[in-house]
Amino acid sequence: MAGKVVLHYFNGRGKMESIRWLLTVAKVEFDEVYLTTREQYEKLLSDGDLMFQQVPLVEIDGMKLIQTKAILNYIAEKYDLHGKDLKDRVMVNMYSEGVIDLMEMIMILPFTADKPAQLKTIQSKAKERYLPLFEKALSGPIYLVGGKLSCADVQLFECTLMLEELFAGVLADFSNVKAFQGRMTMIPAIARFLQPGSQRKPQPDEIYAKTVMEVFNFNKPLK
Ligand code: GSN
Repeated sequence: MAGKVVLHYFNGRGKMESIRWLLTVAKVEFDEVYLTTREQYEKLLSDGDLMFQQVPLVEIDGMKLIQTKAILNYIAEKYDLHGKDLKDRVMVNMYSEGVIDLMEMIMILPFTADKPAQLKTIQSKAKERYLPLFEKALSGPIYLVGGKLSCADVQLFECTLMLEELFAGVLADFSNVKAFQGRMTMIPAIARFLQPGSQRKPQPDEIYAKTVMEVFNFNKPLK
C-alpha cells in the first residue's frame, strides 16, 4: 500500500500550486516538506531524486515524480480529470498548456526586475489573448471539455483567481468566465481549499522569493 502523497517544494505557490489544487479536487490528502535551505536541495540532488535538478518533486504511489506537467497528467489520469477519450484529452491538454503559459508569466513576477512591465504584459495577454478564448469556450458549456470536469478547468479556475489578485475586476468583460469561476467555487473540495487554514498558499512574498534565490544560488533577478 503506497503511503500518503508528499510534496517537496517551497512554502509558496510556484509550480507546485497547480498540483496542490488538482490533488485537492481529486480529494487526495498530501503532506508537504518545505525546501528552506540549500542543504536540503543538495541532499535531494545527492539522493538522486531530482532527474533534472529541479523541483517540484512529488512522492506518489511509490514513485518520486518530477516535471510539473507529467505530475499533473498522472494525477488527472488517475482521478478521471483528463477527459473521457483521446480527443477530449488532447483538448484538455491544449487548454491546460495555454493556462500554464499564462500562469508562468505570473509565477516569475517575484523574480522579475521590472515588475510594472511584466504586470503590463500579463494584463494585456490575459485580456486580449487568453480570457477572450475561454469566454468563447464557456459560452454554453459548463466545463471546458466534453461537459466533464478536468484538470484544465481546475487550472483555469486557479488562474482566474491569480488574475483577480493582480487586476481587480479583470473578469468584468468576461461574464462566462466569471460564471464558471462561481460554479467552480461551489465544488465542496474547492470551497474548503479557499477557506483560511487550508494548504493553499498565499501570494508570494519577500521571504518566498529570498528562499528560492538562496536555495538555487541565484543572485540576480531573472530579467
Ligand atoms: O515544470 C517543471 O517542473 C520543469 N519543467 C521546470 C521546473 C523548474 O523550473 N523548477 C525550478 C523551481 S520552480 N520555479 O520555477 C527549479 O528547480 N530550478 C532550479 C534549476 O536549477 O533549474
